[in-house]
Amino acid sequence: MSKSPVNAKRRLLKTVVCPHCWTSFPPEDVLWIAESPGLVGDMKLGETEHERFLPTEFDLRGFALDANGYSCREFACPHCHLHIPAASLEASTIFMSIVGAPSSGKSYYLASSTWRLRKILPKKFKVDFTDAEPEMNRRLQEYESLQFLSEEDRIVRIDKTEEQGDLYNSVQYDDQTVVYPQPFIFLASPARDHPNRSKASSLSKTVCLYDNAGESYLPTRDSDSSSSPVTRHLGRCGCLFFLFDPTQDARFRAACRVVSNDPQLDEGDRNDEFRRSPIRQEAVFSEMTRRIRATRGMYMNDRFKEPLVVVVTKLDVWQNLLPSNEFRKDPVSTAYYEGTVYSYLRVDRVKAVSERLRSLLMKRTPDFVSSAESFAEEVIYIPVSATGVSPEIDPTTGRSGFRVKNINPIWVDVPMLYALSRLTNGVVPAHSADVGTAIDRRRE
Ligand SMILES: Nc1nc2c(ncn2[C@@H]2O[C@H](COP(=O)(O)OP(=O)(O)O)[C@@H](O)[C@H]2O)c(=O)[nH]1
Ligand SMILES: [Mg+2]
Repeated sequence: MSKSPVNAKRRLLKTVVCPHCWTSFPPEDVLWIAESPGLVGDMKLGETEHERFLPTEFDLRGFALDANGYSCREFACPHCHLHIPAASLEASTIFMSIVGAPSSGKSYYLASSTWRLRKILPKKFKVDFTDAEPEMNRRLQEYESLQFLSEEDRIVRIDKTEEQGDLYNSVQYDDQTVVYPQPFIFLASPARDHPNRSKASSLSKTVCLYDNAGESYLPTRDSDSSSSPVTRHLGRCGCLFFLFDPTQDARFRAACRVVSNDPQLDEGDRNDEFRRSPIRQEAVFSEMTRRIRATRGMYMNDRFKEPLVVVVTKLDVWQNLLPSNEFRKDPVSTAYYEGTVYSYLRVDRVKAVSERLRSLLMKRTPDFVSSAESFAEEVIYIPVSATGVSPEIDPTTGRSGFRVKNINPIWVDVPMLYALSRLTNGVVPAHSADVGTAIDRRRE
């Protein structure tokens, strides 16, 4: 048996983490997916899936040959057999968990931020940010197109994320069926004109995100279990985004009503268009910390070492409660490096806004701030609006949504830029001062 040329041709990681079941395995254990139309049926995934196999023969370019002699291109996890992108074998994965109560704005936030990152990372940061496997990101692409590529006058909505359906994959282990959430995977790598292009192969990362239903984070017995481990990415995440929605907090709502007419603030929502979770967001936060402590084997006084980004959503509603307009300033600046212009995140600006927001939260929800800060070593508070406007009712359907031409997100890319700047060793640079001007001055 020849040694898998997967090793010879690619610069492989020492250990791969499956984005579906989070099992770690050495890359030589990866399964290939048969290409031949005749080779269907997999014991874990069912009769319609193509066979998974450990190859013994390869073509001249190093691709495995299936039992019918077809060259194969796709890989699968040796544990769950689900398809994993080739990039996951080469670039280490940053798992990012997005946690929040039902209706806190997770799906809108996810779609707006990835849409924006697809633009700003290549254009300003000279970082390619692409779907590692377009088919896997299909649902997210649909959300993005709905919000940003639909006809201007249309009223669009992202439907509530369900606890089952096509955002989940089922795997049969003997007599147990296990349901995993669909990962969305991006490849972030320095582009041709990035200052660190020469180190691209070691600096590239895959970024893996999930759109969980808020119900999966509730402290109930069935929301996450061994047969439905839908939030176990919490055990792996390199950055935690907790979405806090002031419009769902009783103490904020009264203050919000003074500054906004957003229909989510109405007390009597007769047609139930603007769902509000009966569960307090603090309870979702403590359930999350309980799960993280359990999966990571943390002791009571251990603190979470990765960044905790408290993303305070629906900023369009409560922006007038913030005492300054600093969030209107672009937190991205540019500088010159060896003749090329590159962008970097102004962490000083982000931290200044975080301080103001922390004071606001401290005034109204001090218990939440103290839970966050006693759980994690590093907490930053970032305000965002995924839509920039309030929802309205579509007169033809009676359902709520956003008019496409009015959608204008605020700071929606900042939490992910911050996380990437902390986790990518300079692929997305950050500075605490205006280094662009400093360099310009030196040149004068
Ligand atoms: N005003 C305002 N409303 C938002 C924003 N993002 C989401 N919403 C509203 O919040 C509701 C819940 O958002 P969604 O992303 O589905 O929440 P999820 O359950 O956490 O995924 C949506 O139906 C929108 O009406 C925002 O940025 N501003
Ligand atoms: Mg959702």
